[in-house]
Order: sequence, then C-alpha cells, then structure tokens
Amino acid sequence: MPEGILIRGIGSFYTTRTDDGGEFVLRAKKKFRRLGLTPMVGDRVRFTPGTGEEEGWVEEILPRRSAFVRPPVANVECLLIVLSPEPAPDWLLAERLLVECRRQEIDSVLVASKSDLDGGALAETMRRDYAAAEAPVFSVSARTGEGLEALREAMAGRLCCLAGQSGVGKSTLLSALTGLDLESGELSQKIARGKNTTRKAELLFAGDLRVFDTAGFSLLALSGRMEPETLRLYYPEFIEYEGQCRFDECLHDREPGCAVTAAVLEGRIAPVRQERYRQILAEVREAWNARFD
Ligand SMILES: Nc1nc2c(ncn2[C@@H]2O[C@H](COP(=O)(O)OP(=O)(O)OP(=O)(O)O)[C@@H](O)[C@H]2O)c(=O)[nH]1
Ligand SMILES: [Mg+2]
Ligand SMILES: [Zn+2]
Repeated sequence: MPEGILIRGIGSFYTTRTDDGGEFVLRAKKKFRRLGLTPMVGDRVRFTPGTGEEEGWVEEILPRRSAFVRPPVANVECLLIVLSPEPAPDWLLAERLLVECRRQEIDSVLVASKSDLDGGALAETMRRDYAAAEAPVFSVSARTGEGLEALREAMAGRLCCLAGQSGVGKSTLLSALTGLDLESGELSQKIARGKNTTRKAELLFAGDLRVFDTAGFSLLALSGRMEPETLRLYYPEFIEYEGQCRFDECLHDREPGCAVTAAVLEGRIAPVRQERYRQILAEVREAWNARFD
C-alpha cells in the first residue's frame, strides 16, 4: 500500500504527498473516529488512492513521533521559535515552547526576526540568556536577507515548524526562506480584526526544506498534565546542580539552600531563566492541582 505524508487538511479531505512528490486527496476511514484519532498535517499514512470515480482513503496513521494539539501538527523534528523586536517578545510563550520541545524530544531553535529593526540586539539578548538552553540562536531579517542562509542550512533535511506570537514575521520569513508567496499581513490590520493572518496548518516543500506554516501557537498552554517535579528536568542549565540543594525534593523555586539559586546569584545561570522557570512552574502547579476538578 502506498505511503505518504499529510500536507493539508480541508474539511474532511486530506491531501497526502508521496516520497516521489505525487499528491492524492483522501478521506479518513470512519474507524479513526471510533479510535478517537484525527489525522493531522505531518502524519505519515498508508492509503488507497482514489480511482477518479471513487475517492481515496487514509487506511492507517503511522505512530507519531511528536504532536502539538493547537495547531494540530504531527512529527515536527525541529521547532523554530520566532521572536521579534516588534511586537515585543512573549518570553513565556517561548519558554513554554522550549519546555514542550524537550518533553517531546523535538529539537528547538530560537529565531530573532526583523534584525533590521534593532541591529541584532534581540539576538544578543537571546544568546546571553539561552546559551546553556540547548537551543541555538539565529538572527534574521526577511527584509534584508540577513541570516537566512544560515537558518536554511539548519532547517535542511528535517521537518521544521515555525512557532511564535502573531506578527513576529513567520509567514514573511517562510516566504523569504522558500521563495513561495505566502499570506502575510499588516500588524495593525490584524490586531483590528483580532485574528491571525495564517489560519490553517500546511506543510510546504521547497528544495530540501520541509516546513509547516501554522498559526495559533500563541494560545499554547503546556499540553497534557505535568508533575511540577518534572519541569526542572527540562532546564539543561539546572542539571549539573541536581542533588546539591539542601532539600532532596527542591524544585529550585524559593527553597532555602537551593544550589540553582546560588548559581544564579554567582552569575553561572541567567537570572531570567530561573525567573521564567518559576512562572512556568506556577502554571504547571496550578494545572496539576486542578487535575481532578
Ligand atoms: N522590518 C521588518 N518587518 C518585517 C519582517 N518580517 C516581517 N515583517 C512585518 O511584520 C508583519 C507581520 O508579518 P507576518 O509574516 O504576517 O507575521 P506572522 O508571524 O506570520 O503572523 P500570523 O500569521 O498572524 O501569526 C508584516 O507587516 C511584515 O511586513 C522583517 O524582516 N523586517
Ligand atoms: Mg502568518
Ligand atoms: Zn534547588
């Protein structure tokens, strides 16, 4: 049976693409609904092609390597977390995305876009604060072309997805990277309409790039429930201090004798990383305590 990857879903029709570039429009078998399974863009599927008279069918969805719920995209291998000088960075969104990536073992990359607006200052801040976060930083401008080639190289060969708040320039960047003409919009108009410019998820192919164009990551809450004790494991800069705190169960929040807090005070961990960790920890705690409500 032929295999392909879902690149688009409109209503109950899914477009799949085979490795040799053929495209087929399919519907999902009813059994998926019984299984509580909805095909997602990025899913690898086995399918029966249509005949012209009869439509084709998705027969099997292969196990997902990773999945985001909102926007619904599967099998992302590298998430590009885009921040810009304007609109101002939503650091907590970036932080949640980083945690989610580590949790699902997805590679992450930090992108400081619109470098023409601030001369690369945002990228410098990111390099200082996230040096130990295991997410390389790229400074790019879709307007001037700065940094695009380096980013393109980092993306090549893996299924990538751009994420970030509305207006940071994801679609514009994607157009510049792929040469495709994608929908992007004026910030002011979008805020007036209160809507994202990009509404759907779609998997784009361009040369050796395979990348999702999506909207809606701004709504991301950490998907699923996480024990508050787990969060610290997703902060690589904390790992070497594990077991050195006064209390075995230290969450590196505000406990006395915390080795992570000491490392922050001594300048060995970026202060904003612990601050943001504490804010995410509060969110995780709240969700965890409400899990039986
Ligand atoms: N100065 C400058 N402006 C840019 C750059 N890239 C994008 N913009 C502008 O930023 C605004 C938003 O760009 P989009 O590409 O629509 O942003 P988006 O992240 O796709 O937004 P959503 O689809 O709403 O999530 C547009 O007015 C773009 O012209 C850049 O490199 N430099
Ligand atoms: Mg967009
Ligand atoms: Zn501690």
